[in-house]
Amino acid sequence: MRTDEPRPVRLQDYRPPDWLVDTVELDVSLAPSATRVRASLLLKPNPQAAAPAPLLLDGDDLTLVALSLDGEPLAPEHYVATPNSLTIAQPPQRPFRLDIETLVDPSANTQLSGLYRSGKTYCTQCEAEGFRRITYFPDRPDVMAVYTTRIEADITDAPVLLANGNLVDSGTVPGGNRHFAVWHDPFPKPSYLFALVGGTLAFVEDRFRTMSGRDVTLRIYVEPGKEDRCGYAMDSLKRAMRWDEQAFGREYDLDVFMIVAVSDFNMGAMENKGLNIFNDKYILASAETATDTDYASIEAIVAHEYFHNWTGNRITCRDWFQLCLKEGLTVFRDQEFTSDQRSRAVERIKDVRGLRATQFVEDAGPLAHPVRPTQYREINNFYTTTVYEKGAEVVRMLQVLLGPQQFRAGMDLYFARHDGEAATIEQFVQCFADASGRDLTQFMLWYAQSGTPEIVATGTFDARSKTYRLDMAQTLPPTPGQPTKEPMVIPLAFGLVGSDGRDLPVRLADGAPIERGLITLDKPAATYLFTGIENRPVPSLNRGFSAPVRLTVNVGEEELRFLAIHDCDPFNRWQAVHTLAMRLLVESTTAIRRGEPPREDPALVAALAAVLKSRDLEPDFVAQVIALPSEADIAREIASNVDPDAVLAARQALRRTITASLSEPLITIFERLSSPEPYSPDADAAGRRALKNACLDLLMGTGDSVAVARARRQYERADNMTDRMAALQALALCDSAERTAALDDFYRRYAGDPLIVDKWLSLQAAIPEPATLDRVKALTAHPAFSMANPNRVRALIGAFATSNQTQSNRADGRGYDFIVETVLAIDPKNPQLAARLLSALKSWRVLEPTRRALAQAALRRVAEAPSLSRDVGDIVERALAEG
Ligand code: 0A1
Ligand code: ZN
Repeated sequence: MRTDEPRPVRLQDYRPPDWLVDTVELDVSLAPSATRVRASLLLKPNPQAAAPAPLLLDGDDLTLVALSLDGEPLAPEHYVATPNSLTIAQPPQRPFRLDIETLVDPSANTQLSGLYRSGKTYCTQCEAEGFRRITYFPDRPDVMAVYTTRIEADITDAPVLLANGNLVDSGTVPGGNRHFAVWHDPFPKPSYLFALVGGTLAFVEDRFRTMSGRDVTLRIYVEPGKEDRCGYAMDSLKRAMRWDEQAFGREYDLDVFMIVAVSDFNMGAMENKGLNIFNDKYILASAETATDTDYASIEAIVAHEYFHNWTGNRITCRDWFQLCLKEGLTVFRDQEFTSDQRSRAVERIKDVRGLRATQFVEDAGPLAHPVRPTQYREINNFYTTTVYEKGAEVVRMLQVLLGPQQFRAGMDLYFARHDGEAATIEQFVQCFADASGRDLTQFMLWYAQSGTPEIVATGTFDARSKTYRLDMAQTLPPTPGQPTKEPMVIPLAFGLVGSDGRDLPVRLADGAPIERGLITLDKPAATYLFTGIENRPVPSLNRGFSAPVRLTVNVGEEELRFLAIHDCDPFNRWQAVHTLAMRLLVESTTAIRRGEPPREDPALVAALAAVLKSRDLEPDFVAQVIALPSEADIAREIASNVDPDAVLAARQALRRTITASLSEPLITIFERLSSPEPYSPDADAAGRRALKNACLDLLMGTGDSVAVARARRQYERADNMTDRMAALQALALCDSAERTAALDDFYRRYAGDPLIVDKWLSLQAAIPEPATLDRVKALTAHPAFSMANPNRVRALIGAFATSNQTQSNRADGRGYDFIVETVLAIDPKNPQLAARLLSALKSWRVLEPTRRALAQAALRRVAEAPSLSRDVGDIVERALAEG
């Protein structure tokens, strides 16, 4: 591999910075390819560091124009400037001012890190290490400074000029067509939270009165003409602000909160202080353009970025190893927000489905790493589902273990103790230990040990002694760099369900108390003996998914059917049906590979029928119950020697069985919910649509003409994007003239709207047919597609690589070839995007031998390519590493 291989950064090497920065005054004069940046830094030696220290500032691709110290130009022999660093070997060992002038080229910045252009808009992305692409700086999160930013630009090019904080001055520059704005952010912040924007933007405005009575101006800036698509984002923002006051006592702290939506963005959004920058996909919505899922993502991401104002900005991370300190905690907070705004049960099911689909897969493969990694070569590769979603699960376990009051006390202590600081995971967890009086030493293993714990639980009923014994054992499989593990603390919410469907009172034989329905397994194995049990109960374990583990329990199909109907925990009711379906699908896959017919399971059909019949379940919950495990879910469960074609065949067989045996209730529900009501994105209405469309999908199982006509009708009559897309998706399942006609019609209707064209691209990329690869390749030449725009690339090629199991894993290897060719084409322009795309191949080892060899060969071709970015080099090296 020929990357410019720097040594990995290690947590154990952390040292406090030698120099601190009190204030940063930036003067940025925007111009398309030569933006001049003057930075004036007030530096001082860090009393915590060993003096005397040289001054070493980070840079990335910078051109130095001028440098002076305390107003005097610095002679060339006193410093060394390269594109990637600025070193002053013998700076004065006292506070001084350093003035740095650099030139940057936003138009040539295709990496979308630092200062770049999205269309004609100037914008920045500084997390994790983008600020060093604007000016030389100690670009690390534990250097927190107060920023004042002056931006100057052509009035006609960039009438709107924004930066962090409050606007303190603005005006025109004498003699010409330029103007300026000065922004001051009084809160010390790390450089990764810096942002500026310049361009021709329209905005919508609202106000929010905080809990202490301060008025805050809220603005969302978008491309002119898109103002009417900002309503839901604005509404979500206000609800998030109120919720953070009520749930966590957190109030907003500046006079203005701004969001800017841009079309070119590597991630979802960014929490820059007072000036969030968003991928426009997560702001713009109207009934005609956005699905219910889009609305839900907008609500969650607007809230997530807003919540960072406290968890991330006011208290930031000491170093990038602590990324989960802000991300895991903030995901936990946005999940809680969504649970309070919508249905808690459904939110939990969706979050767990997502966790298993992405994080469990990451944890089981070569890219597995702890929630707090201990080393990295490229930090951008650690914005992972393990850091985010497993990080959130770890915070959730603290809440489960401590209970809601002590958890809140711990959070309050964290805010009080660390406000204004750059903190660590140890400091965070210590707040919960101090607030509760509990020893959380063993709990810290959740941050340190990678891999998903596996628990085997065996229940034994003894009628004579009227006891029920639960034997539990935990193991944690080896993961890269971690061959052996210590036992974890695993909080399992549980119940023993009696034959009347109610939970039995539980009492342990040794008299030990059971707090909040919880058993906590903290040893390799333990036995729990319950007394006073008259009849054989059905165990319901890991209720609410209280711990992110894989669980195997000795319950049979009939017991699962019973839990599906009676468990008082809605998550485990869903889980019971899901387990039934999964067992069947795994066995069917094996049967199909042996040339035998797929299995049938009357218990599953009976459970589904009972759920469909039940009138008191919320529609969105029912939609989740009848949504079958995905092909990727099944592959994950099979875990080795996977044949994606057999998996698809097993799933299609089950769909056919369900269509055949349950068409009556499915049609009844579909028709009941098809009655026209004006579109509203609220959770109840969205839940009804979700159920209706889940029925529509299952009714396509046999692909008969009645089903096709039903989907076609819905496609034509739909007055909202959710129903239109669901119908198109149903039509996409069978190769028919209706499908072609609908796809053509869809493009004609929405050709001018890139975010909708993305849906059209994704849908075609996910069709599980051999013709798809050539269609996807042809679409890369479509005028609506561009390799330079991350949303387009993810919509077409990302969807192909991640949502199309059979075609990305074609037995002839052409799917892998296409993915790696694309990765290599994108890498020189946008390494972050290329690396993410490549990580779709990380599960290659679970495949059957032919595909495994082809995928490995494709990865090797990447590894051998000349001049890989650090991002792609790191992913491919870890993906191929043995053991
Ligand atoms: N902090 C953001 C995510 C983010 C991370 C990196 C980025 O650029 C490389 C952009 C955004 C969040 O959690 O939303
Ligand atoms: Zn975040």
